[in-house]
Amino acid sequence: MKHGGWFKRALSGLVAALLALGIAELLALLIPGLSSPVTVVGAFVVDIVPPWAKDFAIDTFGTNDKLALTVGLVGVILLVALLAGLLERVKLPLGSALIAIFGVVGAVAAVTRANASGWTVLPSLLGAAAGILVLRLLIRKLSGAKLPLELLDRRSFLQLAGLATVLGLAAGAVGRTVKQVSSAVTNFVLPTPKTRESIPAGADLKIPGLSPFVTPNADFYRIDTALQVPQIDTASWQLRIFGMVDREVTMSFAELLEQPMIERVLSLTCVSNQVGGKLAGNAVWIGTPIRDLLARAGVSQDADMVLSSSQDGYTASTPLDALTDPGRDALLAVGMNGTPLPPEHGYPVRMVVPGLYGYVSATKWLVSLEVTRFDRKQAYWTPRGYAEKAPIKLASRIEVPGPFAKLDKGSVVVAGTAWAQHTGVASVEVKIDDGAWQKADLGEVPSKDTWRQWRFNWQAQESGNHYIYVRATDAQGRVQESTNHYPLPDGATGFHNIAVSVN
Ligand SMILES: Nc1nc2c(c(=O)[nH]1)N[C@H]1C(S)=C(S)[C@@H](COP(=O)(O)O)O[C@H]1N2
Ligand SMILES: [Mo]
Repeated sequence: MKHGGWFKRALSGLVAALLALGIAELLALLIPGLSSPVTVVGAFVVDIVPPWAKDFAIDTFGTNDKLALTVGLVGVILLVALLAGLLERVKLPLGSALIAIFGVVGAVAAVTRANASGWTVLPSLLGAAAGILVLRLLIRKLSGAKLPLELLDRRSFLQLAGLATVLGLAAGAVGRTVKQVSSAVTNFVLPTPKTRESIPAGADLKIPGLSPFVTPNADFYRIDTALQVPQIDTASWQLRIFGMVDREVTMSFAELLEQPMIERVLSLTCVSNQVGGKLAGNAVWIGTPIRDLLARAGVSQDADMVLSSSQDGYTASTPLDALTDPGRDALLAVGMNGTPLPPEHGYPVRMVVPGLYGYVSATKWLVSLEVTRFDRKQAYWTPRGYAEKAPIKLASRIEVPGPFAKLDKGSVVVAGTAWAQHTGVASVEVKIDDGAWQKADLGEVPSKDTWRQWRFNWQAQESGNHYIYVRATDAQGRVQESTNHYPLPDGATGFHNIAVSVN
């Protein structure tokens, strides 16, 4: 079997790919930011997928969407690796060519990332070179040709393949673990806010199964385009306010902490949230009002938008008046529920703007604010099909009982959450099957900027299957939109309902 069986050829391809990826992960350690090929290609894919595909991924995989993407990419790489092994010939290195193409794809994806330096191409290119070398050696071995080094020549095919596998795994493991450890961000002492906001005792109805009024950081939904959480050192962090301003403002983190800080309880919602979905949360933020910083820069009369940028290149366009309005506390937040922002939620500084969906307002890992105009600049999601302006839509959801719950006849507690940030929720109504809408009891709220809990006592009399519906009315008397619509382009509408059965 002069050229080796197909099994050993395919194995050669796999081993070569493994070593290539391992070496690349190890090299990525030396280069700040994103540079592992799987991560940069993933980030590139995230940027080019159409918005419906992103919504599909969020619906299907939830907060595991990034894991799913990585698993998918590794799957593709392994398939191509098998193919590379099968195609490689001593005289016709088709498999090597395939690995080289993958290396170039990785390098190209790397340079498209925000803040990419020339060095970011190295992990992909050198990783691919190492992979090609191993593939060549293994295929030569299989074809009975002599290997260049006596040391290698004495080994069997399986010994060589085993050695490359061990090297690849070790390099990859070291690369990944060290990168993760170094990304465990250092902390700072949270500034003391000059005003606190107290949460009324009746805000949390304390119903088992209902989301708590304040969402713990660990349970707060996370949505962003970042495959690897940006690592920001507060010592070198700077905020730049520029564009249509009288004077540019540049601020260090230490200077930011010296600004007057306030505490606000504010609920965030993602535009991708489906009717009844979980992409909303409520936290106690500490931050400085953005209006004060903009006033210091002096914004031009002609400006109507602020384009905020993240360290990883993400941008959001927020109407200027939402940020300068003295009645709306748009914050540059540094604290979340009593701790510095967790890395996934924007450490060290993010925006939080009452009443606007996260994608147009809540930029995490914030580094700059450009005062500009909607007709001059576009934010990340605008060319991808989402609306330029996106106030949060009035919504309500049933959390208790769970869908398809099996209930006993008698009194059933129905409870959930409703929100209309910066307008306020005035009432919530529940309907059973084709019955009449009936008023639910409402939890208290600290302000119109948070979600509101509600509960309803249902006397379940008839056994069988039942539907429970919910709708809310906001503080301006507007009833929730009943037509079902998916999130694109500016937020889902429709009444949440669940099916339950009564014994
Ligand atoms: N840098 C950055 N900030 C971002 C995003 C992003 O992709 N990158 N996504 C936005 C979206 S779509 C939402 S809904 C909120 C979510 O904030 P959270 O992850 O802290 O819940 O962050 C916003 N800020
Ligand atoms: Mo979002």
